[in-house]
Amino acid sequence: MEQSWRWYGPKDPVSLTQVQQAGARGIVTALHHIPVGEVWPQPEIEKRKALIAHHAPGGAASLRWNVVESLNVHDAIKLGTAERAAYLDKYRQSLKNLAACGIEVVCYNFMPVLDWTRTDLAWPVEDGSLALRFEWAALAAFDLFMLRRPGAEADYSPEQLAAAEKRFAGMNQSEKEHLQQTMLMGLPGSDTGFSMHTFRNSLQRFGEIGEEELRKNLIYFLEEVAPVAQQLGIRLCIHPDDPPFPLLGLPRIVSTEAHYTRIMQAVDLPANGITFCTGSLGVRPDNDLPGMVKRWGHRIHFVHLRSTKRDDAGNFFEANHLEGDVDMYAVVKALVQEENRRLQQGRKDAALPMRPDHGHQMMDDLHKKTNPGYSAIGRLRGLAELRGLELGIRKALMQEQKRDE
Ligand code: DNO
Repeated sequence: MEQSWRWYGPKDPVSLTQVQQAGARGIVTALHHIPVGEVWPQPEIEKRKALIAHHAPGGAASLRWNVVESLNVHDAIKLGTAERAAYLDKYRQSLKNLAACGIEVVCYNFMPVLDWTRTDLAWPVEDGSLALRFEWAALAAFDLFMLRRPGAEADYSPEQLAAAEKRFAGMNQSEKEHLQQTMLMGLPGSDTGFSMHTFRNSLQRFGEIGEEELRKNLIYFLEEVAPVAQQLGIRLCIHPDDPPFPLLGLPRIVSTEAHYTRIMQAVDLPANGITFCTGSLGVRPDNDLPGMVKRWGHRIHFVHLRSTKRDDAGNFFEANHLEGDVDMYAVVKALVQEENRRLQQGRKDAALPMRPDHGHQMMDDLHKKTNPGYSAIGRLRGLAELRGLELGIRKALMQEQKRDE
């Protein structure tokens, strides 16, 4: 796999030098300063590309912008409003500009309103490091008693309602404010979140369109954009819902293998592909991750490796990369086998870009301001573990093959 690292750009507290030292060579980034939906101008893309490449010109340690994460999709496209056509034009133009700069992999998502959602961004785990966590009682407390979303009660079981009441009653004012801030955080890489007012409005608009309509809008987007991407040599890859279930009355359409099958079949082009995020998909016990790689590996263009640990109530926290509920050995083995198949088929995209997704805030990073989930040392640990796992699997497969010959 092509070991990669998400970098938020010049303002990222983790420097490119540190990324090099972590051993990653692929840089995953976006032009976060350009508002969602607007065209990414070619000179701006060139500038970012040069910044990354010139950081360490030549040599084995040089860095390369290999993946865009994300070229975000404007709400007009997700909602299918009248301005959709104009935003589709802009999206295609950005893809053309990226292709002109030689960037081939473009990740995006179709999550309504919120990108990823957590209720706690600094949850202490046993070893003293801090992890991201999702807790139903906190989410429901926010939904029912702070947001006061109309009809919210119907979305929770009697046990969940009781737990939410108890949770809310136990929170002091600053804990409530903190939860609200966490929930309204907005897009990764942006400095501005939602206000309660704009958040309520967005929830309402998406709540009204429902699952079928949202899926129709996604397929329309792909019909309009994937053929252009295909011609340009760009591989689009949709990120799954995080977490992979309905939330705050919002529809979800990218949470399971069945969802992916529908999306892949609806627009059956290699350019319509998958961001395989084990952290998001792995939250559902009914998602068979290695099986998904076996069945849909040929359409995976980008990989996020991360694990979560569930409890009986459906809460989860982000575990260390080789722990938790994801069978990382089986997943990486399936990915290496997919890469080997691609090599045999002569595919140019045999090396899958992979990044260690998230990591605990630990060691010196505990005293620094870091982007939640994106501190340096936790991801360094994750990448190092994953690199070792991949190497071991690769060598073992080679030996097996030699024995069979
Ligand atoms: C979270 C990330 C997501 C992802 C987008 C892709 O850490 O995995 O924010 O970048 O959903 O569009």
